[in-house]
Amino acid sequence: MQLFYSATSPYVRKVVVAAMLRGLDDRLERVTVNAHASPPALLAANPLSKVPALITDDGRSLVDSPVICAFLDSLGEAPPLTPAGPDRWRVERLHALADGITDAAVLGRMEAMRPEEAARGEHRARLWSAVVRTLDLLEGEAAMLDEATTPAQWTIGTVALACALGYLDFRYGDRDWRAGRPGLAAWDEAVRRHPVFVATEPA
Ligand SMILES: N[C@@H](CCC(=O)N[C@@H](CS)C(=O)NCC(=O)O)C(=O)O
Repeated sequence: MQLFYSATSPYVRKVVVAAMLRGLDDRLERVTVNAHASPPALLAANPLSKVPALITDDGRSLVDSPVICAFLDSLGEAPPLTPAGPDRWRVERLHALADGITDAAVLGRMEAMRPEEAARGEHRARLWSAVVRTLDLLEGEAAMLDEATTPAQWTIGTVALACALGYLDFRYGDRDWRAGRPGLAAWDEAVRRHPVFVATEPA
């Protein structure tokens, strides 16, 4: 399989961590691209010009990290990161909330790199508010995150959250998301030492 890859993308990181946790990492050939430059090979795989995009062994292209993670869950023998049954919806909800943090944080970063405009600051503040509200919600649920301390207990929701928090450290280090959120901070402190997160830390 070919994975259109960027070492700094939190969405790509989530896919790579999911592949590692399910023992599929050596089946992924990483194709490093600059998605913002829209190289033809990426556009052929994903007309949205976004990473990650995956080309399967039988030549199909898959886009959007949740779809790619779901596909990886369907391969191999390891337990899926999205469980079946009633637990699925708790996991899917966390996955969506974590990706929402990442979406807002990535968008805010893009806004910060644009030329100055009157509405730019307001828009960035609005995006950051979404991050803050969602972090506060998850802080209230931090006790339920303790599950993610060994690989066998990871879900795609906890993987997504760890990647979202890692991205906040990477791009918003001056904002101290840990302040007033001891539960999330303690959880992050434990999970960031796991080899799959050490191995994929953004450079
Ligand atoms: N919903 C998508 C978002 C992917 C995304 O926005 N990736 C960024 C990199 S972090 C990208 O490729 N941006 C290029 C662009 O928007 O032109 C997913 O989950 O895969």
